[in-house]
Amino acid sequence: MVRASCLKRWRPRFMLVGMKLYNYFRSSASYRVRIALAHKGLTYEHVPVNLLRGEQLQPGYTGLVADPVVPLLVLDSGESLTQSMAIIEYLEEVHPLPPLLPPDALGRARVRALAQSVACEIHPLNNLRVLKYLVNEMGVSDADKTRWYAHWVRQGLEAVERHLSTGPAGVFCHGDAPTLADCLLVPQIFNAQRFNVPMEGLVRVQAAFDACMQLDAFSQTQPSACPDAQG
Ligand SMILES: N[C@@H](CCC(=O)N[C@@H](CS)C(=O)NCC(=O)O)C(=O)O
Repeated sequence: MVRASCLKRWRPRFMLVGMKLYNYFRSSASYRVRIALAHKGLTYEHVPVNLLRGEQLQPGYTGLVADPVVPLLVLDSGESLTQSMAIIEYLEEVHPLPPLLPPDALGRARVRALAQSVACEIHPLNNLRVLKYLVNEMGVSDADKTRWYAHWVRQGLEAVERHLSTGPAGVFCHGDAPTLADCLLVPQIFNAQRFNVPMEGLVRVQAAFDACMQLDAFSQTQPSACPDAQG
């Protein structure tokens, strides 16, 4: 039996409030933010939103966001941040070390361009709600949906490959340290692998992926390592 005096000793004197990340283990946009938080050594509560069960469309979540997608980062202050790139840029401003952007303006422009190639050119075309619309509203077959997915992901990654080959040497997307561009690229590769998108010839892309996966910030936040991971 636990004595009352013990309970008293262990009761917290104040409520600890921390950041909350509403996310889904397989969501690449969520994974981007998990990497950035881990890279900067920031802790948070992992709040799962199961996209396959449609939890992003339930009032419990739609009451928190304008657009029913993950991730959502709720700060200790209660402020809400959405859009993974905006969240990462916020974290970079408030917690600049270790950095995710290079020190020079040209370098930052290149890193942001690479990140946007994934966030703006590839990801929107393979998002769950887009794929569901193709199948459910436009009558596209599952096979054609998969072709659509592979076509746009492969084409987008080829563009990233060309961009990487014109940049500074180094194993990561931009030099010898991971940046915002790697935070975006790695989750997109996980996604591509899951849908068997051919990766042949994407030499720099693959090298950046392999280098990132040597780092805890990337490996310990990968989909299979998440508390809500399912087979
Ligand atoms: N541009 C947004 C994309 C967010 C997004 O589309 N998230 C996906 C998961 S990766 C989602 O929640 N999809 C829900 C749906 O399609 O219904 C960001 O970077 O945060």
